[in-house]
Amino acid sequence: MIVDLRSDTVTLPTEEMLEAIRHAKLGDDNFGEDPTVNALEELAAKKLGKEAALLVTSGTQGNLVSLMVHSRRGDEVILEMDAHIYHFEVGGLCSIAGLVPRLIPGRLGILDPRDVEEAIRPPDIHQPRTSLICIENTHNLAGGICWPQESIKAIGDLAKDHGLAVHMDGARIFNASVALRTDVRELAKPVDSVMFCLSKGLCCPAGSLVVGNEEFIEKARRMRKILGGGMRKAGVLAAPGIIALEKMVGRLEEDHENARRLAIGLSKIPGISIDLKRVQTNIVFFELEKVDLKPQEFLEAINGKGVKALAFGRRIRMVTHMGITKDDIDYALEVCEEVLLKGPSKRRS
Ligand code: TLP
Repeated sequence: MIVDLRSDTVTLPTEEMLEAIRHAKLGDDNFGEDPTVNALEELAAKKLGKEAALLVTSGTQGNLVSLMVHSRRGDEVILEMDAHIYHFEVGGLCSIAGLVPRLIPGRLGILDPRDVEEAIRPPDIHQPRTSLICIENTHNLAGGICWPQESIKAIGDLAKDHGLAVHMDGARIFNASVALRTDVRELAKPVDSVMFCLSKGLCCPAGSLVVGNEEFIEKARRMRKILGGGMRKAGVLAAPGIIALEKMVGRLEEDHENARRLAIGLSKIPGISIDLKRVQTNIVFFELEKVDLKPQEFLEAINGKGVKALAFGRRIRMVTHMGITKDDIDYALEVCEEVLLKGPSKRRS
């Protein structure tokens, strides 16, 4: 039995998606002639309440394209200090986009507009120009925390006052929408662009979308091309994307319930420290209280019994998704408890 809780990126496409790929109408998307890509982009724009959308290869590419359209080389970008764009996108914002990151600590990943305002540079010949504020919804490293609409609006209003753009890394924006019971359009309204992923909880084989106004998407299309993301017959990726947006969003609730079940179960295991109020969507972080048990040793031990997770420093992350059932959660809990009861030394004998 394998219970893979490393990420929702391990999800596999549904039978219906594979069928849709088989029958997708295709064309060269660099000529704008792939009808399936066009249909997905139209649907994504409509769902997010923006003028236009662009299919990109990955979340990383979507974020980079967006940063590069909103900013010029040498500009400064405001990010929460645990932002995925800063930590896990290979430093592309510096090495490719030529941007200066300005990191601000948030509260559970959520930025306080007063801190952001303080960080906005005045026009001064010595300083980089602040061009953009990035927010992450749900916030991955904070534990799948949702940015509520009011907080997004506060950042949007502030940005407007200062003539800045706001980009949302909404890799899991539909998880936020389901958890907050707020239409994704409302969450997207205060920001200029949103990137969201098809390949995570929505189970597509690959692909993300960037949405924004017509002018932004036209520029993003050129930027995607520079970055090698012009994909020709990309309808094979767009076809499951359409199914994802039409049919897979509602079921995310189930992933959230499983995450809750997992978190509550973990909280009852001696030796595990977990903050239950941080478990709002499908991501669960916890720590081991025993200092002599290293996260890597714990991961190896549970992996030996078929349960996979990831460590981020001292914290262990488990993510629920369509491939995980209630029974899988119960099994993972049993394995964690067993490993913690035995301890690292006994395990070795
Ligand atoms: N996150 C992955 C890993 O990179 C850590 C994961 O397993 O959670 N924004 C956010 C908030 C993300 O969590 C991710 C992927 C991305 C962007 C990048 O998406 P991809 O992997 O499609 O480039």
